[in-house]
Amino acid sequence: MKARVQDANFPKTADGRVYHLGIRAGEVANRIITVGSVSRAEGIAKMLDTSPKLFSLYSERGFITITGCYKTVPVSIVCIGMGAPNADFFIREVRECVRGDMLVIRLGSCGCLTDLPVGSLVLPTSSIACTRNVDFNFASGDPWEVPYRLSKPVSADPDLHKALQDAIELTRPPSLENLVVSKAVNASTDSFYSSQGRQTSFQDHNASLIDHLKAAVPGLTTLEMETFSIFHLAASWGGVMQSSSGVNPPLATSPVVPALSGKSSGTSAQMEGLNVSLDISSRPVIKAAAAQMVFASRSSQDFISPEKVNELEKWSGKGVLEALCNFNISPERLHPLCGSVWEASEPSKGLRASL
Ligand code: R1P
Repeated sequence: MKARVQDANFPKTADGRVYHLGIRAGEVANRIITVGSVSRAEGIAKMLDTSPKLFSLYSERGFITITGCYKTVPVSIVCIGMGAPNADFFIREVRECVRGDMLVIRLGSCGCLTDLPVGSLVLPTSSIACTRNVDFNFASGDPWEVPYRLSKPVSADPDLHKALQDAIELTRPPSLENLVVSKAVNASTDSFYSSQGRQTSFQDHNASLIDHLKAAVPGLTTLEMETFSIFHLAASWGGVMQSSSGVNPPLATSPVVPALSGKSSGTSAQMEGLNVSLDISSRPVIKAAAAQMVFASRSSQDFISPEKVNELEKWSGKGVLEALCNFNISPERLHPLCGSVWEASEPSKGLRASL
């Protein structure tokens, strides 16, 4: 981004472009599929309608936003690269650019801890975080600390998860019936290596980590790196807190409004933001779910072939698009059409009447 950035609290350019994704309001839709790799994003973009013309923005920080329509419904594909910090940039900066509800489905790859073969698809109902404990002395061992920490679980949005399950049921090849698992727990880690139990030249004290994880987390099936952050931010935004059972309690009666500092400019900036509302009944929601493609089997050590990746990304990508675009958002909770990059598809030109 070469333009001058303003406001150190939430950096943006004068014309409203967020600092890392580079987008501004009207360039990202309420329905979003997020992926880790560029080729996956570009492959899914090929499934979008030919009109309106796709909007694509490759940011200087490596994020890609592609916005168009799928069966006339506005949708964005956001490629975020890898890891929880990138997932955090993604959710927060998109939230700043889109008015109304956000539906987010992550389509990512994962390692599988059960005997599911590579090429399977897992739709996790919840996710935990497994993180390296930096207070543990990795160089010499440490009798006082544990090397890895596990969080409480946070759930996928149950309605979006169900919509995803139903859509995938229709797009998966019939022969793969047994290879789609929709009741599973995921663990998102802060390292592909150490906190996923891989053995490297570092002293990671993780030889028994996978056994420990399996024993500690019933239903644990997949390991990857972003789902927990996405589920957690989505749940936190709506005021839904994590519970010790992994089942989210109903919406809190008061909104989660950040503590405001005494500085009046901070207060007004927050109140003028696109999405901060003091009234919980009108506050937009963020609903998140995930589809995880098994690229690596941690039991057989098998790794997926490029041909199988192509095939899997096609049918699962289509399933995610179908789930997003058939999921109802009431018109007053959608980003305004006017001035958006999907404006070309007005109702008269075929935009779905339900929108
Ligand atoms: C590691 O190889 C990366 O692959 C998985 C992990 O979560 C991590 O981002 O997801 P993606 O294929 O979506 O990047």
